[in-house]
Amino acid sequence: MIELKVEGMMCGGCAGTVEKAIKRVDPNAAVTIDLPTGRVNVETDKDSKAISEAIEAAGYDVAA
Ligand SMILES: [Cu+2]
Repeated sequence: MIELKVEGMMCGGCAGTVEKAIKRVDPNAAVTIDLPTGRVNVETDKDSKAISEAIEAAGYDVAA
């Protein structure tokens, strides 16, 4: 399980974009997004760097 803090998500559309970006890395990932806090939990066996890079490529910042 990877826990990330993603900055810049303002609405459900943003959350959907982030989820899609993650699923491009791992189609089987289980993604939980808490919009108010920006907390994103990802159930995956991919490494967190690949997930973070995909989120950043989609236009959002991942806090370290
Ligand atoms: Cu949005």
